Amino acid sequence: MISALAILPGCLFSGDDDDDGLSNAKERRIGSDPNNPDSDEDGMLDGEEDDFGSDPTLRDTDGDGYSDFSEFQENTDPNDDTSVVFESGWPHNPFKDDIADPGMGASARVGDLVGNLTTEDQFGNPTELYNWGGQGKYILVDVSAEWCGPCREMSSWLSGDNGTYYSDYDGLRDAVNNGDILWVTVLSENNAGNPAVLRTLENWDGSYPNENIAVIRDDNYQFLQQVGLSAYPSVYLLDENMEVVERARSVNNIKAMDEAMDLLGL
Ligand SMILES: [Ca+2]
Ligand SMILES: [Ca+2]
Ligand SMILES: [Ca+2]
Ligand SMILES: [Ca+2]
Repeated sequence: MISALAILPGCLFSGDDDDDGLSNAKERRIGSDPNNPDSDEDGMLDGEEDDFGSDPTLRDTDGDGYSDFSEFQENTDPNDDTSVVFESGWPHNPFKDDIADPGMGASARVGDLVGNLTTEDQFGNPTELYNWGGQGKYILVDVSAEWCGPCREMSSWLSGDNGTYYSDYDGLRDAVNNGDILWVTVLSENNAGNPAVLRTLENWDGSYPNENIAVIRDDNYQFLQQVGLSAYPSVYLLDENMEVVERARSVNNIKAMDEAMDLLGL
């Protein structure tokens, strides 16, 4: 049977089959899926994107590395690639509130979630560890102290020094520099054995620069106490859901680096 509506001329409301706030007609016109409320799966409904001004068919409309949903949350411009969530380029996870944060007081062993360490980076900008989650990548976290020689050696290696103990892991360093895995340095103490301050982070980044590696502060030993440090440096491997995949052991403080090599097929 032919619907009576089908023979009527003019601009009829075409309906919104997926209830995303964008009509079927407009979805067909702009190329989004009238049967998928979030056509590009960036976390924003097609209609919300239309209101915001981002493209419902692209996760990252301006290609600046931050998804439209991240730009929406952080009030940056989804159509301007110079308007970014973090000038540093650090990742942003728009789904971090969905992680069941156990808090910093809970202990985090293999299979447990780490807490969302909320602190600052080497540029003095506020940051949260959970922003490194949700990127589809594993995350290596080293907990270091400014006074610790082996910590300096590790970060020196990460910044490009080839004459170190860590040369067997050069493939892992390449993966960090290629963006195949994320790396965060958590500085716990300064040279005097006191809690790290911003100046400690600045000095560390100045000595061992790597534009892919954030240096963040471990306020009041929160991260250190949570993971149960065995020695400086201690390395932890997290998955994108912020679950501990491997942790430093008293017999091997960099076991997590071996696990990361295995998981990346290196
Ligand atoms: Ca629709
Ligand atoms: Ca979307
Ligand atoms: Ca989009
Ligand atoms: Ca932007």
